[in-house]
Amino acid sequence: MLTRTVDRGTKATYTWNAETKKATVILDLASAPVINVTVALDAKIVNLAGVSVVANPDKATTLADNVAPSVDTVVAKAVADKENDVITITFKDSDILKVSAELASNYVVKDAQGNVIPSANYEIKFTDGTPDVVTLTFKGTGYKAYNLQDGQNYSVTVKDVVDTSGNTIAETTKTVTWDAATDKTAPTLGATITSVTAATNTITVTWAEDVDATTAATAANYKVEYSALGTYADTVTYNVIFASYSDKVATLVVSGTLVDPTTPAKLKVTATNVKDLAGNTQTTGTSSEKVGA
Ligand SMILES: [Ca+2]
Ligand SMILES: [Ca+2]
Ligand SMILES: [Ca+2]
Repeated sequence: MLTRTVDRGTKATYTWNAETKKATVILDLASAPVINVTVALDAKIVNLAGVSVVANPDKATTLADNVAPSVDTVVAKAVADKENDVITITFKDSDILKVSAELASNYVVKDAQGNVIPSANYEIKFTDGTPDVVTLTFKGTGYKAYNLQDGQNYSVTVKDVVDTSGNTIAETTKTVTWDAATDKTAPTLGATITSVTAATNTITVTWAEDVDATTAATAANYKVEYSALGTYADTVTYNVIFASYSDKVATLVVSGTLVDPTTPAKLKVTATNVKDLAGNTQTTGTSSEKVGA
């Protein structure tokens, strides 16, 4: 028996059977092939008479890929504003079949409570690479809108994904890890009050990012203060009796007589307990102001 390394980490073992008069070469690879590999004989392989055997072997022509796909990492990222949160599934493989990787029925995403998030909430996109990657982007609108909540234990099950050789993944469920760049910052108001309409006792303020409509449309989460001196030593607080929210803008209605400030007076709106779409809550208070002109 003769053993020789023919490629990095590949061993070739040669045996001669005197009865059958056949030589066998077994190639022992350092790692299993992940795609089909063609085996070719080099003309330098000669018989004892020095004649090349290339034309005369009983040879295996391919080594089959029998490595099924597997999932490496599942990473979630909540991004400020809407229709943009993403879960990235990275495979260990580079030979995933795109059509199987983009099939919605091959994924099940559950929230921390174990509720399935319907696939209509996200778009599935395959990126061919080394390795292959699938992204689930939460782009749904209206009732299909879903925003990933920072830090929650979402899980993703991957099944029936195949590689280009037809090997099927063993069903895998992983709990997400969180991208370091996920939105962890509580929402803030723009520095300046957007509008003051004394005639209707209405003030609008604009959030710097999209926020949760329920908390943003809660009147009790806003405080409106007026200072005739502009120092807030003489603050008058208005009662906010109504709040609504749409597309970053909160509309507040106060009771009493709202005064649009003129110099040196100032009007200030402070918001607390409003959440952004990733679930970060403004706990310390954020303010917009109008300085009288
Ligand atoms: Ca494979
Ligand atoms: Ca978002
Ligand atoms: Ca935020």
